[in-house]
Amino acid sequence: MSKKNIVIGIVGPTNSGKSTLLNNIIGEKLSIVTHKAQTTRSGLRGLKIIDDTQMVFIDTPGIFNAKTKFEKAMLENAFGILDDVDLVYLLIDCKKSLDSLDDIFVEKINKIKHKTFLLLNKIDLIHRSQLLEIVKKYNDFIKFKETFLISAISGDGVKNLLEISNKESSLGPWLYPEDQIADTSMSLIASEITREKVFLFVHEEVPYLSTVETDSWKSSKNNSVTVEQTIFVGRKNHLGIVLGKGGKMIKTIGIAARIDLEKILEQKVNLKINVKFKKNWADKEEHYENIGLSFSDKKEN
Ligand SMILES: Nc1nc2c(ncn2[C@@H]2O[C@H](COP(=O)(O)OP(=O)(O)OP(=O)(O)O)[C@@H](O)[C@H]2O)c(=O)[nH]1
Ligand SMILES: [Mg+2]
Repeated sequence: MSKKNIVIGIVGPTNSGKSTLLNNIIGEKLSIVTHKAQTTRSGLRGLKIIDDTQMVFIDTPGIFNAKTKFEKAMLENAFGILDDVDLVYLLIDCKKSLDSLDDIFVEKINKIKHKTFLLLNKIDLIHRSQLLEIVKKYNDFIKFKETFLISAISGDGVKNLLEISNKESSLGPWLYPEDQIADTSMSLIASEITREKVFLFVHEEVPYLSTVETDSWKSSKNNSVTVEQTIFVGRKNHLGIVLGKGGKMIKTIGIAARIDLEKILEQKVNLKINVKFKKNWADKEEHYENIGLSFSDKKEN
């Protein structure tokens, strides 16, 4: 058997379903998904082997109009991978109009259109008869290598997408061990799961100004694991919101996160979550590194 590999970057506007697609392909919840924009913060890699090819999929933060230093680091992360990958999946919510695409992003995609598949996602939400016109509109705009109609949620069209993508792979060694499904640490996935629950249960700007770190990870003899985490909030008054009345909110977050973690780890999890206020955490280098973003010391205006 001659081994092959391919690295595929999944990019597109925020909320278009990039993380949902990655999870569907890998068959595990690796990347967090919420109905809110700007959920994914750094490029998580999921791995899948089909026949003799190892496919590496990189989930990226959604493209949006970044304002803060932290948001700009997220965008750089998404743009940065485009040059290095073999194939790009540009994922678009098929109900969204072309005008919603960021200009700089379109320029960037235009340069690499020869290796870009356009994926029109969420086709479960639209009548089939409308799809042809949408495909035409996008392809008149940029001449993509191929166009696919998919539903990342139901998996409709995903098998075909993978088959055709596989044809773009090249001869070479596998980039990761055969049994690995992600190239991120379990502790980062655990932090991301808790962050997803903060997004789901806490409203307004609180989740955007929060971050989660996994402080310790201890396995016990009875096949259970104790995980300690801290949710850092960016404003003092967010402490009470994340804790909730009588600790109700943090309990809800903790239970939901534990259930997801136990599913992935297939073992009992004892999850302890602290909540702390850390002023301007988004200005501190260590928080960028912890979640795989690069910190630039440039002053923002
Ligand atoms: N109906 C439908 N909803 C979908 C589909 N794919 C994703 N969604 C929903 O769209 C929302 C956003 O999905 P995500 O996977 O978090 O989107 P994303 O592109 O990773 O978002 P960011 O990380 O914020 O850039 C979630 O509520 C998903 O359940 C789909 O094929 N059909
Ligand atoms: Mg995402």
